[in-house]
Amino acid sequence: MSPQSTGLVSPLVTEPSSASAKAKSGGCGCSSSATVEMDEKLKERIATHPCYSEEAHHHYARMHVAVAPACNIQCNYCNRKYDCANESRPGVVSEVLTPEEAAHKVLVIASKIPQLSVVGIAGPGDPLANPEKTFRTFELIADSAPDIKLCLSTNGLMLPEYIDKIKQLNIDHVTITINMVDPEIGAMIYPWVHYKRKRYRGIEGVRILHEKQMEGLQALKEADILCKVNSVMIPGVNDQHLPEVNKMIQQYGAFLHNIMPLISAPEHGTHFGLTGQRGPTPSELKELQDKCSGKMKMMRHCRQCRADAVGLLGEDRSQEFTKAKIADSPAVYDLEKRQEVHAGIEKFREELQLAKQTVETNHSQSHSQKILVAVATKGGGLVNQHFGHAKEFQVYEVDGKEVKYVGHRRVDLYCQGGYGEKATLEHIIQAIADCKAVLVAKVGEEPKGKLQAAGIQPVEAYDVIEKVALEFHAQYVK
Ligand code: CLF
Ligand code: SF4
Repeated sequence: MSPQSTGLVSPLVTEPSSASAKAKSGGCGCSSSATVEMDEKLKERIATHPCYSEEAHHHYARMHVAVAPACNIQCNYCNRKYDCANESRPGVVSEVLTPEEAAHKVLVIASKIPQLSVVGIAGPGDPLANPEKTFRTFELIADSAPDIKLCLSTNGLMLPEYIDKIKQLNIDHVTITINMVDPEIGAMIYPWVHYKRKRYRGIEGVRILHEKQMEGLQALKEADILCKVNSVMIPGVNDQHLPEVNKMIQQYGAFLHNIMPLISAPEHGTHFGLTGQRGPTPSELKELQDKCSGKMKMMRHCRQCRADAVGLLGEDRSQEFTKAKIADSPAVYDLEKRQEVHAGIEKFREELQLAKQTVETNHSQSHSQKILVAVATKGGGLVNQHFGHAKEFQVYEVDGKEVKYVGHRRVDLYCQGGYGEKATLEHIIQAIADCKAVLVAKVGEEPKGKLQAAGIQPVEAYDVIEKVALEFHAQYVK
C-alpha cells in the first residue's frame, strides 16, 4: 500500500528529502492504557516527561546520572558488577560520577541534546541509600539548569525518611519498584534488607521493605508528588500476584504502573540468571498489563534503561558522553536555545495531534478486529526508519479506529555496513511474528520477500504512525 503522507516532519528527526508530504492522519489513542481522567494541570506536569507520558517519549529525551553506587537491599535479579555497553537494563553502568561530574555532564548533554527534558537518578544502586550524593547532585542541577525536571527511582526502603527533602528540591516524579505486597512472595525475590545499620534476612527483611514502600507511597501522595510504580514480572514467582499489587498501589495513590519483564540470563551472574529463572514472553507480559489496565494508567513503553542512559527512550547514547569524552567540553547552558527547541517540538506535536484527529474521523470503521503491527521509528511519532536500521520495533494494537501502543521488541541490526545478515533477519521475523505488518520507511527486496512469506506485510511509508497503521488495518480487513 502507498498511504498518502501528512507531510509532518519532526523538528528533531531529519529524513532524506524523498520523504513525501501530503494529506491527513489520525487515530488518537496511542495512550498507554485505558482512558484515565486527567485534569489539565496534571497533563501539564507530565507533558514533557518521556516516561510518564507515552506521547512525550516520541519527542523528549531523558538522561540518568550514575551517582549512587550503594544499595541497601538485594534483589535476586540484580548484579551491579556486570557491565556491557551494549547491555541495557537497570543497575548496569559504565562509570560512577561525583555530584559535580554529574552536574557538568547534564549541562553538556542539555546543550548537545536540547530535547532533554528530564534528569533521573536511578542507580546503579539505590539513590536513597546514597542520600548525600543524590541530593547534592539534584541541588547542583536545579541551580544551573532550572528548566529540567528532576526524577528519582528507588526501592522505597528509605523513602519515608526523605519525603520532605524530595519535596523541598521540587522533585516532582518518583518511582518506587514494588514487586509484591505479600512478604511470603517477597522472600522469593529479596534475600536480605539492610535497614538502619542492621541486616535482616528472609521474610523479616521483606516485611520492613513492604511497610516502608507503602508508607513512602502514601507520603508521596500526601505531598502531591507524582509516583510511578515499577514491578518486575517474574513468571512463577509474582506474575499471579501483580494484579493484587496493582490494586493496592491504586488505593495508595500511585499515578502510573509499569510492569516490566524480568531480564535474566546466566551470564548476568544474578541469582535468577544462575538458577534458570526465565522472563515472561511478550504475550504473557501484555496479557498481565491488559489485566491490570482497568482503572489505572499502565506504562508500556519502558525500555528498562541503564543507570547512565542518555537520549530518547528507544536509543542509548551513553557511550558518546563518557567522562573521558566530555572532560573538556564547556558547561554552557543556553536556556533560550532550549526553549526555542521545545517550542518547536510543541508546535510539531500540535500539528501531529490535528493530523491524528483527521485520520480518526476518516477511519471510524465499524470493523473492530484487533491486529498487531510493528513500526520502525526514530521518534517524532512517525514511521521514519529503514527496516535494516531498526534496533527495536514498536508494536501497536490496531482496530478500526484506535491505535494503541502495546510494547516494543528489541532486535539486532539487520543492515551491517551495506549488507543484510541472514540469521539476524530470521530473529527479527521471530520477534515480530505475531504482527500482521511491519511499517517502515524502506525495506530491501530480500527481507521483503522473507517477511511476506512469514505472513508479515511490509508497508513502506513516511508518515504519522497512526495513519499508516489505520490504513493498513482497513486494507487488511478487506
Ligand atoms: Fe529515569 Fe525512571 Fe525517571 Fe524515567 S527511566 S528515573 S522515570 S527518567 Fe523510564 Fe527508563 Fe523505564 Fe525507568 S524508560 S527504566 S520507567
Ligand atoms: Fe539492584 Fe536496584 Fe535491587 Fe538494589 S534495589 S539490588 S540496585 S535492582
